[in-house]
Amino acid sequence: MQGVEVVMSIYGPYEDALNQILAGVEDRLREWNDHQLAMHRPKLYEHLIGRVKTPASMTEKCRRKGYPVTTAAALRQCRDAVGIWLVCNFISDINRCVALLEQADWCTVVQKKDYITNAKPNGYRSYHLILDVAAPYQDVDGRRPGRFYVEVQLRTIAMDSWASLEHEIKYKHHVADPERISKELKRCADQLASCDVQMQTIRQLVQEGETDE
Ligand code: 0O2
Repeated sequence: MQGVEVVMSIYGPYEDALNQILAGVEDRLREWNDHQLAMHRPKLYEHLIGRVKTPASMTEKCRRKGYPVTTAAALRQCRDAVGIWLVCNFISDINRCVALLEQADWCTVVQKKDYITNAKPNGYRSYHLILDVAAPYQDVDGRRPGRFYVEVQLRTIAMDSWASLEHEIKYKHHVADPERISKELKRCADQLASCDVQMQTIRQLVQEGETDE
């Protein structure tokens, strides 16, 4: 057809596969939470959000990182085409989720970044995992079942609020008086971290006082 330009997404033929992989991992995580509730245990996480990074955002990321703008770079050098945010009530729930993911037979944890123990200088706190997940599609290396990366970011509600607001305010945008803004954001992050520790203490006190009736 004249005048219509068909632009191939950076994910090439993998876009559907990525959406299927995301849905599969989300299902497994939801099952875990349902199982905990069925066992009358506290839920692992409060909510989860999953997304396949938009092709435009992935293209921008490849350029920003100096990678070639290719499907191979989008799926191999970048490892967050499929991303899941697990938002937990307490820090101890993050540790429960990490332990379960490390033991799961349907994925291998290939990278861990603990920005909770070692917060970024700007105050960012979160626990990042890269999972290697097998899926019934041919991957960019020609293997079938293929191997695909999934990034999981685990945080408390407080950490998540801060990250969302900071992302909105600053992460990718130009701001006036960046030093002042950074200082205020850092102060806010530290106050929220202190609240997370207090909430954890309260939970422990409640659990210690609980009796089986
Ligand atoms: P987006 O658009 O949110 O997905 P990598 O992704 O591993 O190649 P890096 O910097 O080595 O890049 O990894 P890191 O530090 O683990 O960060 C990866 C992701 O964590 C980012 O993805 C953000 O989602 C989040 N993140 C990291 N640092 C910050 C921060 O200071 N503030 C906020 N709000 N989020 C952060 P993207 O692709 O950069 O961005």
